[in-house]
Amino acid sequence: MTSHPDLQLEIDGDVAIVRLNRPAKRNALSDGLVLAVRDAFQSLPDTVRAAVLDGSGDHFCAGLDLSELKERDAGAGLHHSRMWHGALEEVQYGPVPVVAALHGAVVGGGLELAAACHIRVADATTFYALPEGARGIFVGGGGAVRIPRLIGAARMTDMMLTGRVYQAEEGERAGFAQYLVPAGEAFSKALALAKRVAENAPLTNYALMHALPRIAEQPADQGFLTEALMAAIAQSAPEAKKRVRDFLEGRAAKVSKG
Ligand code: 1HE
Repeated sequence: MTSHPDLQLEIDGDVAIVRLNRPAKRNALSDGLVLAVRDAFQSLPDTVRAAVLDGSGDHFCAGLDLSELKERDAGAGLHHSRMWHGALEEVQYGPVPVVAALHGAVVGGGLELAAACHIRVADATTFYALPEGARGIFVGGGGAVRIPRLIGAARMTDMMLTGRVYQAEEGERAGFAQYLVPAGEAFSKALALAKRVAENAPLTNYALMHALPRIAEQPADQGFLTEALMAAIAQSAPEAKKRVRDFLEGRAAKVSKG
């Protein structure tokens, strides 16, 4: 449990399951719920090595709670958006990799939240939209930064200008999700992936969460140096040495064609 009635936290071994639990409102993100997501990722127990982010009911998340959208002056709007940024940063740059289990509506701020996760699994009922354009507003939860990195600025521009909705299959092709599964199977696939992620050396997961996205944004000459520094740190960990030894001495699994 968390301290917010609309957010559930379960611990399953070394995986945390964080679930938006406001199905009657399609998991719309009130300010309180956004802050509860932040708090949940900020205070995961030390034993947790990966997380799943899920939504109760037929929809992952309907985005910003529009009933709270009131007249704000520019300063208040700025702070509101920055509050979302702070919360979603805790998801992206929190303690552990997060696998999103997508189904039904993944729209507006719900898509921004999904984009802050590290892996997205979508089931066949998933659809993606950015209705901000139709509501006369703009993204404010980091979507302008994260969504173009998934699908490109041209697709995002089209979605916001025309209200285009991507269905699950074309959404996977466009880059919203890395996995597409049958209806009702997003959570179980996400949990299986999170358990696999939890087995990695912690420093490898750290490098993938914290170094890779920054290296990808650096000019190549700086990126190569950052990569070399991260590689040197990761390979020096006792856990890395043990894993390499295990492979060389025939105790670790080979890469298999699947
Ligand atoms: C909501 C919200 C919401 C549903 N805020 N209450 N997001 C949107 O513009 C998407 C708005 N929602 C929808 O288009 C649809 O609700 C869904 C496609 C997600 C789901 O449709 P459906 O038919 O299953 O549900 P529904 O009947 O539309 O909604 C059920 C209830 O949830 C209903 O309340 P009720 O009291 O009449 O039962 C809806 O009002 C309520 N509900 N979505 C508040 N979003 C950081 S900036 C981010 C900016 C944005 O995210 S803008 C995009 C907002």
